[in-house]
Amino acid sequence: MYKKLLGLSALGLVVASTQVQADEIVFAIGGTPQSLQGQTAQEFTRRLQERLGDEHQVELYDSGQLGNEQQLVQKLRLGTVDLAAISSIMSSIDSRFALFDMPFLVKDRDHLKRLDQEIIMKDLAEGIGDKGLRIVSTWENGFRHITNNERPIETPEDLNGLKLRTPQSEWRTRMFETWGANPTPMAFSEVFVALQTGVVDGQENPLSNINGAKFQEVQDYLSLSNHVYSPIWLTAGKGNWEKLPEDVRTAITEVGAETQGWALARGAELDENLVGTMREAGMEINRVDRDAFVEASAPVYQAYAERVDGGQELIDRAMTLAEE
Ligand code: EAX
Repeated sequence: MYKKLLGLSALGLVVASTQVQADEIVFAIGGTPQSLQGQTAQEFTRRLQERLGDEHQVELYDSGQLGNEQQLVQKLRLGTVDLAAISSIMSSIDSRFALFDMPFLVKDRDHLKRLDQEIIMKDLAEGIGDKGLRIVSTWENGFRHITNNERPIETPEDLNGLKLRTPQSEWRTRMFETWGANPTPMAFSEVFVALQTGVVDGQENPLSNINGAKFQEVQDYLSLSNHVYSPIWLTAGKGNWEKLPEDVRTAITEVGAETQGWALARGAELDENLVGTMREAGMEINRVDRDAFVEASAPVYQAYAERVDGGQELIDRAMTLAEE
C-alpha cells in the first residue's frame, strides 16, 4: 500500500534523523522469479527504484505470496497492492481481453506491439477502467505450449478426454473444450502438485513458466503448439492509481513502457533456449499439427464474435495488424 511509512508528526523530527523514510510501492505477481514475468518484474522494480530514489521503496512479491491473480485484482481495487501483473484471467474481468484467447491470432512480437498500440492501449485499456483497473503497460507472459503425461499431442483428437489444467479463464476453458480436452481451471500455484498427484494429466503455459515452476519434473511430453500468446499486463487499481503522486505515476508509466522492449527481447531469447532445457530434463518433444488446430478453432472465434460486444470488429482489426 502506498502510504507514508513515517506518519509520526509529533515525533517526526526526532525519528527523521535516525530512520530511513520511504513511501512503499507494493508490486505483486503470481509467477516465480525464474519465469519471464518474474524476470521482467525484477527488471522493472530495479529500474523504477533507481528512477525514484530513496524516497520510495518498491517492494516486489512474487510466486503468489500476496495472492493468485484473481486475488491480486481484488487487492488492486482495494488499494492494498499498488501494482500487479495480470495475465490470462483479464478476460474474466472484461471479455474483450479474450481476443488473446483466439488461437494463433498473434503472429509474432512485432504484431503484439502493434496490437498494443492500436487495440490494447486504446479500446481495451479504456474498457477496463470501468472495472476499476488501469492498464499501465503490456509485457509478455509468452507463447503457450501443452505438456502432459499421457501422449504427444499432435492433433486436437489427441486431447480427447485429457484432464488439462487451465488458468481461471472461461475463454481458455472454452478453447480446450472445443478441442476435446477436459479442462480444469485452477490457480497457477496449485499446478505442480496437481500434476504430481495426477489430479490433472497436463497443463498449458509458456516455456519460462514451465521451467520456472519445474513442471518438467512431473511431465513427460511437451507439445510445442504456440496456441496463444499471452501478454501480461502491468496493472493498477484505478482509484489507488489516482492517489499516487504525479511524478510517481509518470515514473511507473515510463519505466513500464521501457520494460516492454526488455521483456519481449528476453521472451524471444528464452523461447530459443528453453526447448533444450526441457529436452535435457528428459521430456519427449514434438510440434503439433498447426493446420489441424487452426481448423478446429473456428468455433472459438465464432463465440467471441457472438458474445463480445464489437468482437468481430476487434478480430478483423487484429488480423489486419498482422499484415503490416
Ligand atoms: O503466473 O496461470 C497461468 O498459467 C498463467 O500463465 C499465469 O500468468 C502464471
